[in-house]
Amino acid sequence: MSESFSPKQTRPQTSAAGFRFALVVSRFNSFITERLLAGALDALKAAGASANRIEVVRVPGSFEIPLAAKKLAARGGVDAVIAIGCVLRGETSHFDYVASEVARGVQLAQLDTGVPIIFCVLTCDTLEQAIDRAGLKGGNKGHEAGVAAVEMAYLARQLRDGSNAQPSKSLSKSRRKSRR
Ligand code: INI
Repeated sequence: MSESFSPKQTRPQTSAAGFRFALVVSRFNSFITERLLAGALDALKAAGASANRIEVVRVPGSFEIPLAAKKLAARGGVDAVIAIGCVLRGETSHFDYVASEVARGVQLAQLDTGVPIIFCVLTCDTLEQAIDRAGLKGGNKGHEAGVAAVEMAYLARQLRDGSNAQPSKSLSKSRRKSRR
């Protein structure tokens, strides 16, 4: 590329310091989802996030993830949400309904609220495939989701505020400010 041709480019941010995160975790297939949660928290901690700026909310199953994620995102004071679930194919078509609705619901929720919602819902044919993706053998999709959450939290701020991206203020602080 020519040196004179240098369009403005966003650079990914790897520091989570000061950012606030919420994680919505499905209890269904918790053997998998708790490991994904651990991977996501590891990534956030490694990136410098503080425990007191992270909230973990549990829901019964993946089908319930979008509503909880949307409420957390719409409430304000959170820079990114991570949606964690595991849908395993069974003998009926139930899998297809749950898998497609959680994906659709999470996408709608992030587009409606403007808050990044990272999709960490495994959709697997077998438990073994899920185990492979939950850090027991190879990688951990929860860890990847944590890294993506940091990058998207920063990018969302940057695209909103210009280059001076700052972490979200806590809900109570922003409410106090709006009352002044
Ligand atoms: N929920 C999951 O998260 N994973 C699954 O594999 C699953 N299966 O197979 O049924 C599942 N079902 C529950 C569903 O998400 C809702 O909690 C339930 O239908 C109540 O709304």
